[in-house]
Amino acid sequence: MAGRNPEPTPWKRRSLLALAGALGAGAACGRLTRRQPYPSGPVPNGRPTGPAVSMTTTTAREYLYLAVVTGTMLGKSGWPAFLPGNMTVPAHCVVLAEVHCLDDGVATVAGGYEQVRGTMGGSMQVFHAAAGPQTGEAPQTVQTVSPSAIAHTFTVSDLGLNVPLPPLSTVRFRFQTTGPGQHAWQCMASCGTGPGGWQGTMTTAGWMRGTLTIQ
Ligand SMILES: [Cu+2]
Repeated sequence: MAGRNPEPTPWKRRSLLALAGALGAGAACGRLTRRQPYPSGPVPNGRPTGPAVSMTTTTAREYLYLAVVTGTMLGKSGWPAFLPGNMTVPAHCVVLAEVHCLDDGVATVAGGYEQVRGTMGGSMQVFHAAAGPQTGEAPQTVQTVSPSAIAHTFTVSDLGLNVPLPPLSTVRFRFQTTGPGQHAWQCMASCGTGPGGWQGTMTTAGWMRGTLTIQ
Protein backbone atom coordinates (compact mmCIF):
# COMPACT_ATOMS: atom_id res chain seq x y z
CA MET A 1 0.00 0.00 0.00
CA ALA A 2 2.98 2.24 -0.47
CA GLY A 3 1.97 5.72 -1.45
CA ARG A 4 -1.47 5.45 0.05
CA ASN A 5 -2.06 7.67 3.06
CA PRO A 6 1.63 8.46 3.28
CA GLU A 7 2.77 9.43 6.72
CA PRO A 8 3.55 13.13 6.94
CA THR A 9 7.21 13.73 7.59
CA PRO A 10 6.77 14.98 11.15
CA TRP A 11 5.11 11.74 12.25
CA LYS A 12 8.02 10.78 14.43
CA ARG A 13 7.88 14.12 16.16
CA ARG A 14 4.16 13.74 16.82
CA SER A 15 4.65 10.20 18.12
CA LEU A 16 7.40 11.32 20.42
CA LEU A 17 5.31 14.28 21.51
CA ALA A 18 2.47 11.94 22.38
CA LEU A 19 4.89 9.82 24.36
CA ALA A 20 6.25 12.85 26.13
CA GLY A 21 2.70 13.99 26.82
CA ALA A 22 1.90 10.64 28.35
CA LEU A 23 5.01 10.92 30.50
CA GLY A 24 4.53 14.58 31.12
CA ALA A 25 2.99 16.82 33.66
CA GLY A 26 0.27 15.26 35.74
CA ALA A 27 -2.44 16.82 37.81
CA ALA A 28 -2.24 20.43 38.82
CA CYS A 29 -1.09 21.10 42.36
CA GLY A 30 -4.48 22.14 43.60
CA ARG A 31 -5.94 18.92 42.30
CA LEU A 32 -3.07 16.68 43.27
CA THR A 33 -4.34 15.83 46.74
CA ARG A 34 -6.57 12.81 46.57
CA ARG A 35 -9.95 13.30 48.08
CA GLN A 36 -10.51 11.05 51.06
CA PRO A 37 -13.91 9.44 51.01
CA TYR A 38 -16.04 10.58 53.88
CA PRO A 39 -16.94 7.77 56.23
CA SER A 40 -20.48 6.53 56.30
CA GLY A 41 -22.49 6.42 59.51
CA PRO A 42 -23.26 9.07 62.10
CA VAL A 43 -21.98 12.50 61.36
CA PRO A 44 -21.32 14.29 64.66
CA ASN A 45 -22.26 17.93 64.83
CA GLY A 46 -23.53 17.75 61.32
CA ARG A 47 -20.03 17.72 59.93
CA PRO A 48 -18.32 14.87 58.16
CA THR A 49 -15.46 13.21 59.98
CA GLY A 50 -12.37 11.62 58.59
CA PRO A 51 -9.00 12.87 57.44
CA ALA A 52 -8.80 16.52 56.57
CA VAL A 53 -8.67 17.20 52.86
CA SER A 54 -5.86 19.64 52.26
CA MET A 55 -6.26 21.81 49.22
CA THR A 56 -3.32 24.04 49.99
CA THR A 57 -0.63 24.17 47.37
CA THR A 58 2.39 24.76 49.53
CA THR A 59 3.23 21.11 50.01
CA ALA A 60 1.76 19.71 46.83
CA ARG A 61 4.16 18.55 44.16
CA GLU A 62 4.03 18.36 40.45
CA TYR A 63 6.13 16.31 38.06
CA LEU A 64 7.56 17.55 34.79
CA TYR A 65 9.17 15.03 32.45
CA LEU A 66 11.13 16.24 29.45
CA ALA A 67 13.14 14.42 26.84
CA VAL A 68 15.78 15.83 24.52
CA VAL A 69 15.98 13.93 21.26
CA THR A 70 18.28 14.27 18.29
CA GLY A 71 17.29 15.59 14.91
CA THR A 72 18.00 12.17 13.47
CA MET A 73 15.41 10.65 15.80
CA LEU A 74 12.92 13.19 14.47
CA GLY A 75 13.83 12.70 10.83
CA LYS A 76 15.17 16.26 10.67
CA SER A 77 18.94 16.10 10.81
CA GLY A 78 20.59 18.86 12.78
CA TRP A 79 17.37 19.72 14.62
CA PRO A 80 17.48 18.33 18.15
CA ALA A 81 14.45 19.19 20.25
CA PHE A 82 12.95 19.18 23.69
CA LEU A 83 9.80 17.12 23.97
CA PRO A 84 7.40 18.59 24.76
CA GLY A 85 8.55 21.95 23.44
CA ASN A 86 5.95 23.86 25.42
CA MET A 87 5.03 22.84 28.92
CA THR A 88 2.65 23.82 31.68
CA VAL A 89 3.11 23.58 35.43
CA PRO A 90 0.93 24.80 38.29
CA ALA A 91 1.50 28.05 40.14
CA HIS A 92 2.90 28.20 43.66
CA CYS A 93 4.13 24.67 43.51
CA VAL A 94 7.26 22.62 43.92
CA VAL A 95 7.96 21.00 40.56
CA LEU A 96 10.05 17.85 40.44
CA ALA A 97 11.58 17.87 36.98
CA GLU A 98 13.34 15.02 35.22
CA VAL A 99 15.03 15.54 31.86
CA HIS A 100 16.25 12.62 29.79
CA CYS A 101 18.90 13.76 27.32
CA LEU A 102 19.08 11.20 24.52
CA ASP A 103 21.54 13.35 22.57
CA ASP A 104 25.13 12.12 22.65
CA GLY A 105 26.66 15.28 21.19
CA VAL A 106 28.06 18.34 22.89
CA ALA A 107 27.66 21.99 21.95
CA THR A 108 29.34 25.21 22.94
CA VAL A 109 27.53 26.79 25.84
CA ALA A 110 27.31 30.50 26.45
CA GLY A 111 29.46 31.66 29.36
CA GLY A 112 27.89 31.07 32.78
CA TYR A 113 25.29 28.60 31.57
CA GLU A 114 27.36 25.68 32.80
CA GLN A 115 26.15 26.61 36.29
CA VAL A 116 22.99 25.18 37.80
CA ARG A 117 20.87 28.11 38.89
CA GLY A 118 17.39 28.69 40.19
CA THR A 119 16.77 25.14 41.38
CA MET A 120 15.97 24.34 44.97
CA GLY A 121 19.30 23.93 46.72
CA GLY A 122 21.08 25.40 43.69
CA SER A 123 21.93 21.91 42.50
CA MET A 124 20.67 19.00 40.44
CA GLN A 125 21.08 15.26 40.40
CA VAL A 126 22.80 13.69 37.40
CA PHE A 127 22.56 10.12 36.20
CA HIS A 128 25.15 9.49 33.50
CA ALA A 129 22.74 7.54 31.33
CA ALA A 130 19.72 8.61 29.34
CA ALA A 131 17.80 5.80 31.03
CA GLY A 132 18.55 7.50 34.32
CA PRO A 133 17.38 5.80 37.47
CA GLN A 134 16.57 2.62 35.56
CA THR A 135 20.29 1.88 35.43
CA GLY A 136 20.41 1.51 39.19
CA GLU A 137 23.25 3.99 39.26
CA ALA A 138 23.41 6.38 42.20
CA PRO A 139 23.04 9.97 40.97
CA GLN A 140 25.61 12.67 41.55
CA THR A 141 24.51 15.98 43.02
CA VAL A 142 26.23 18.81 41.16
CA GLN A 143 26.12 22.58 40.93
CA THR A 144 27.96 22.89 37.66
CA VAL A 145 28.88 20.86 34.57
CA SER A 146 32.10 21.16 32.61
CA PRO A 147 31.44 23.56 29.71
CA SER A 148 32.96 20.99 27.36
CA ALA A 149 30.46 18.33 28.44
CA ILE A 150 27.11 19.98 27.82
CA ALA A 151 24.65 18.94 25.14
CA HIS A 152 21.85 21.41 25.89
CA THR A 153 20.53 23.64 28.64
CA PHE A 154 17.03 24.18 29.94
CA THR A 155 17.05 27.89 30.67
CA VAL A 156 14.16 30.08 31.82
CA SER A 157 15.78 33.49 32.17
CA ASP A 158 12.67 35.11 33.69
CA LEU A 159 12.80 32.66 36.57
CA GLY A 160 16.58 32.62 36.91
CA LEU A 161 16.47 28.91 36.11
CA ASN A 162 19.35 27.27 34.28
CA VAL A 163 19.99 23.55 34.05
CA PRO A 164 22.90 22.25 31.91
CA LEU A 165 22.37 18.79 30.43
CA PRO A 166 25.29 16.44 29.81
CA PRO A 167 25.02 14.16 26.76
CA LEU A 168 23.26 10.85 27.37
CA SER A 169 22.22 11.77 30.87
CA THR A 170 19.23 12.18 33.07
CA VAL A 171 19.00 15.13 35.41
CA ARG A 172 16.56 15.73 38.22
CA PHE A 173 15.92 19.02 39.94
CA ARG A 174 13.24 20.83 41.88
CA PHE A 175 12.06 24.36 41.44
CA GLN A 176 9.43 26.50 43.06
CA THR A 177 6.92 28.09 40.69
CA THR A 178 5.71 31.64 40.97
CA GLY A 179 2.24 32.96 40.23
CA PRO A 180 0.57 32.41 36.87
CA GLY A 181 2.40 33.64 33.80
CA GLN A 182 4.11 32.69 30.60
CA HIS A 183 7.87 32.46 30.44
CA ALA A 184 10.15 31.84 27.49
CA TRP A 185 12.60 28.99 27.88
CA GLN A 186 15.49 28.27 25.59
CA CYS A 187 18.60 26.19 25.19
CA MET A 188 21.79 28.18 25.61
CA ALA A 189 24.08 25.62 23.99
CA SER A 190 24.59 26.31 20.30
CA CYS A 191 23.09 23.05 19.09
CA GLY A 192 21.45 24.39 15.93
CA THR A 193 22.43 24.97 12.36
CA GLY A 194 24.00 27.93 10.61
CA PRO A 195 27.00 30.00 11.64
CA GLY A 196 27.86 29.24 15.24
CA GLY A 197 24.98 26.82 15.56
CA TRP A 198 22.45 29.45 16.67
CA GLN A 199 19.92 29.00 13.89
CA GLY A 200 17.40 26.36 12.91
CA THR A 201 16.17 24.56 15.99
CA MET A 202 17.62 27.31 18.22
CA THR A 203 15.33 29.95 16.78
CA THR A 204 12.23 27.82 16.26
CA ALA A 205 9.51 27.79 18.91
CA GLY A 206 8.74 24.32 20.21
CA TRP A 207 12.20 22.96 19.42
CA MET A 208 15.12 24.47 21.36
CA ARG A 209 12.97 27.27 22.69
CA GLY A 210 9.38 27.54 23.75
CA THR A 211 7.03 28.57 26.49
CA LEU A 212 6.78 27.46 30.08
CA THR A 213 3.28 28.32 31.22
CA ILE A 214 2.60 28.60 34.92
CA GLN A 215 -1.11 28.46 35.66
CU1 LIG B 1 20.09 22.68 22.58
